[in-house]
Amino acid sequence: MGKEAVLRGGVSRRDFMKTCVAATAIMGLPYSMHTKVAEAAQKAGRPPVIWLHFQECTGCSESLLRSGHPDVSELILDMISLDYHETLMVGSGHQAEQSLHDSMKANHGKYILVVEGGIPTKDNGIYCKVGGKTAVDSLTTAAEGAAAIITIGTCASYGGIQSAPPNPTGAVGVRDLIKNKPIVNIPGCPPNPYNFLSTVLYYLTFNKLPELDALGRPKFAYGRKIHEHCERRPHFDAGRFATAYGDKTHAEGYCLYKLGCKGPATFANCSVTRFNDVGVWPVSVGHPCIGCTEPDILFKKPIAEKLQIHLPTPPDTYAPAELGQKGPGVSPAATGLVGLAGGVALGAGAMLAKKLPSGEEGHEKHD
Ligand code: FSX
Ligand code: SF4
Ligand code: F3S
Repeated sequence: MGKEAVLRGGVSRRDFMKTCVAATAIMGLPYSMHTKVAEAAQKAGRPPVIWLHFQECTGCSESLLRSGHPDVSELILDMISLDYHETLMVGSGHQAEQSLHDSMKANHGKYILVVEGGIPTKDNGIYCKVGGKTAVDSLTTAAEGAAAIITIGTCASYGGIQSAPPNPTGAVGVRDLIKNKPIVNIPGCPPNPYNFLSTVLYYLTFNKLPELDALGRPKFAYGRKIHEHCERRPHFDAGRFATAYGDKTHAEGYCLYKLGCKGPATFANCSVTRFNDVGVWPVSVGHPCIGCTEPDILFKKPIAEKLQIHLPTPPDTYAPAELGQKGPGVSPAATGLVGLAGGVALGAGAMLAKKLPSGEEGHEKHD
């Protein structure tokens, strides 16, 4: 697909390049690579994509489609040939089933399978059926002819909300069922659309999948804990904690650890990439991170429960915290973006371990 076609999708050249620069940074590539990424996004031979939905709220597709300025979804839909997507396609019923069948046959061995939603396995998988077939059957059949699989969201990656104890339907993630295909997990409930876009762009630019961590997530997006580049981190290190929603400590932008923030154990780039094109993320608007990219935290640990911190890691940079203002006292430019450009080695946590909260309640002002 040529350059004009990308622009015809409603995205201006300027916005297109801006998005490619952002995705290049997210992938951890040097700035100069953005032209190569842009070329890959516009090259001919769009990869065929089949997108299946199982147990989920469709928030993953929604967050992708609602992204704008520049419109990430426009770019993705222009870069790939989306042959089947139950909530976007016009056809329905037998017509839709036929198109799925035709696409799998025509592109056998070549298509990317995107999966959204968990897969119920209990009682022969009867708790999720599409077109008379169980989710397990649909997934197994579609995975058979796929070149690679991308799971979008924590549900498809690890089971998600429906796998919360007692997991009544026996919901699991794709990697629990499919063992013979490369799988890239993009968890988050929902995940940041830029992480999905960057993964697709990485594949188009380098003709291979990105390096993954032990949970199958691209290291470029999930390689660090959000606690390392959180704008409230100077408050954590200084022992200043919000103790109740809406009180002074909360309004001052103090650290949300004592309200249950799971940031110290959550690997994601939320505080750097941010959401909704307006620069926010859960912690910036006063809500503790609920660990939505982590299979053992999301819906497994109560939101308000305080985390036991193991293997503490230092912040990516120390920025000054200004007291006496509403909201977090440090700008993202002073923390996340600087951290994105610079970064520091992980693991030097011995000094910080001494500073970890002791568990007692209350606002600990150290000065
Ligand atoms: Fe799951 Fe996605 Fe959470 Fe919802 O579809 S990751 S419930 S935001 O939307 O799968
Ligand atoms: Fe930020 Fe949460 Fe870490 Fe506090 S505990 S610094 S709010 S990530
Ligand atoms: Fe999820 Fe925590 Fe980011 S809840 S969106 S990983 S801040």
